[in-house]
Amino acid sequence: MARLVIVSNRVTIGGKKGQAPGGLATALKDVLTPETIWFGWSGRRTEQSGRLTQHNSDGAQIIAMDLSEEDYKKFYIGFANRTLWPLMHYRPGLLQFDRSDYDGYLKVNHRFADALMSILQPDDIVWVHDYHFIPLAACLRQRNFAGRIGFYLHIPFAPPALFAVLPPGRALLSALCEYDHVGFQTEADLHHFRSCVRDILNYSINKDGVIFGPNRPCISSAIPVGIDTEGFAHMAAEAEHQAEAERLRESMGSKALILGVDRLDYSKGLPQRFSAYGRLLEKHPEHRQQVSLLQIAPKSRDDVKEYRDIKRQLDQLVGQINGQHADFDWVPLRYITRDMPRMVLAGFHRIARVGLVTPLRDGMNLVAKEFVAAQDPNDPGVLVLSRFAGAAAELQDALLINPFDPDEIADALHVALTMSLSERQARWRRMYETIRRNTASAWAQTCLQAATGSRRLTISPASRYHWQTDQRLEAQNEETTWPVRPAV
Ligand code: GDG
Repeated sequence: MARLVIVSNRVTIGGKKGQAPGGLATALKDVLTPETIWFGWSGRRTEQSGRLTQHNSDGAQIIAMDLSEEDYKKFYIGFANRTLWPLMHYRPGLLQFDRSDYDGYLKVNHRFADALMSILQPDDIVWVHDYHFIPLAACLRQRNFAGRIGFYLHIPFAPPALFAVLPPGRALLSALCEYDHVGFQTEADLHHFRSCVRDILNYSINKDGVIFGPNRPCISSAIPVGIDTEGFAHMAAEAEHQAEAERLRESMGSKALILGVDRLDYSKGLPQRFSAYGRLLEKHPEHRQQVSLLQIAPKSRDDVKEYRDIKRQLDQLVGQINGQHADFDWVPLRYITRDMPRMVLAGFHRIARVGLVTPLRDGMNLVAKEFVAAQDPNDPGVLVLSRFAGAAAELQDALLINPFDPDEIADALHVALTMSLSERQARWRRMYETIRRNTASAWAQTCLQAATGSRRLTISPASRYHWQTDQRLEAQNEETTWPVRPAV
């Protein structure tokens, strides 16, 4: 039977499934079975890259590779997080490009391909996640793996004018077309990707979104990632009565809780959010002493300078806002940079009156969905959500704001804090219905069907593709290799 082999940068070792903070672990936790192989970086930096270890987890068989310090710096810190991450989050000003980082990125992809080839069986389905592994399918094809390979991009895809800034953009785009399926969070991301493929590579795309590159057809579609909505709702209802939620509630007294939960990342709009909260207390003084903002922001990627910078900026801002507004019996802004157990977070969402989710740009943002899932149907809180989060396309009943405008956020907070129960219930009900339909497991199944279902593709006789007798779709006459250092 075909096995599912998931590849992502980080894997969860030695924990329960979905325990690590971060969207991917959370989204995948419901599709892992004991037969699934989950392949990724161990998180260990050692003398040399390449050592593989096997781990038991309650979700899947985990195989993890160590990376050398140099590979870690070039692949992870360098090209993945100082080039691709800022570019795809529309921040070219933060982008840094270095050819040797890019070489390191390709090298790690080839290393992963080598290791994968030693465990892959011909009919395995490989599902690759995120911007760390864009070239992986091409690397596997070079090594003659002919099975199905799907890809999912969890972060946004930049529009063509921005994408053009990326020096190896052309090579990465054509590498994406080596997948059988590439999935995106939103129609906008999909549109950007297809426009890049058309404008930069001149590949044709048919009306079903099939891209005709030189080697194989690649299906592209938008499949927004979901959560285990009912599971999270149950967890929140239970967690509400646990010690941490009780303590938080007690510390709040009759004040309303505004809650933010984000990895500490410059894409999440935290400085603007804190300023907006300060504006709320200035513009709407009736909320002074009546609200508290609790921001949970576990540190991430603190080997990247821009992440240390944003942490320093936030430490300062928190001091300023509390210094200006606090009273001897009131701390307006509570700020925690440790991560919290998922269950505790669920309980906090449940007792929050407002969920404040204001990324400057976000692929989806699972926190927005978790906030909605966690609410008490009889007395739901209000979601204030950035219109630049992928989740905004589905959660139209949130109060949608421009995260660059602290005044607009402040006004939305005021509306949220004063909204009638009947309006809160009506908005919540529609949002809950949406996220109840589009769960994490529905998302995973749709992605996997898209990656494997292309066997049933109807290719026109004029096309250069045909079905091989072994059902593998391949180019008729060309042997392909993907250049290790593509022409820029
Ligand atoms: C990427 C994309 C996309 C947060 N703090 C703690 C904690 N979390 C959990 C949240 C949520 C997850 O981490 C964060 O997910 P997001 O979607 O908000 O953001 P990214 O980490 O940037 O994820 C994003 C996602 O991938 C999935 O496709 O939505 O756009 O950037 O589940 O609850 N979990 C625990 N403790 C914490 O302190 N346990």
